[in-house]
Amino acid sequence: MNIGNNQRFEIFIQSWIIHNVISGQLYVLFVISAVAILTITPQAFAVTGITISKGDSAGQDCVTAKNCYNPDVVTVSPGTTVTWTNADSVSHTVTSGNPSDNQTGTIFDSSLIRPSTTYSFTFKDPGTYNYFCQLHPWMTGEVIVAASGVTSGTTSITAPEFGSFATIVLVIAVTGIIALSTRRTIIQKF
Ligand SMILES: [Cu+2]
Repeated sequence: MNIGNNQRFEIFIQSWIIHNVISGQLYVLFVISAVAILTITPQAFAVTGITISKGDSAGQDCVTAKNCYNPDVVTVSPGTTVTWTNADSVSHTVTSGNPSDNQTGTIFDSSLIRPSTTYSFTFKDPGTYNYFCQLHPWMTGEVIVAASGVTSGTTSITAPEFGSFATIVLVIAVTGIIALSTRRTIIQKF
């Protein structure tokens, strides 16, 4: 093997390594993005919050304002967990069905949701779910589970979890890119 062949071989190896390191960077970015999307998306969109407003028990003003359960109608995708938070000073319930039904609470029934506590239910099957408060039957709400439904209403993103996870992803991405770039620079020096 003469010098010319050696040099050609070296150039070939160098370009092969550089090419693969660049591909490696893209691969790392791709994996990180995929993991980030898969992990963040369910957290960001799978929780819908409804507030039981203060004063709902006092009168029927919330019926006129349509906010006994706020928002009173939400549209979610199947698999969404809806959380009701009782911001009132008295207990309420979240009971499936209508006050006029013979049977109520067959799909879900929170029983008493005390002030400052929550009740959650995960909606798996598409459909329209009416619910009301057993203590104050004028309080009614509706959860629409649509197969192609875009989550509407108050979508609560758990900010600290989302924030710290995003930071971790960013740190991993930056570290990975720096590590790979350093390797690439060292390789190029030879
Ligand atoms: Cu109530």
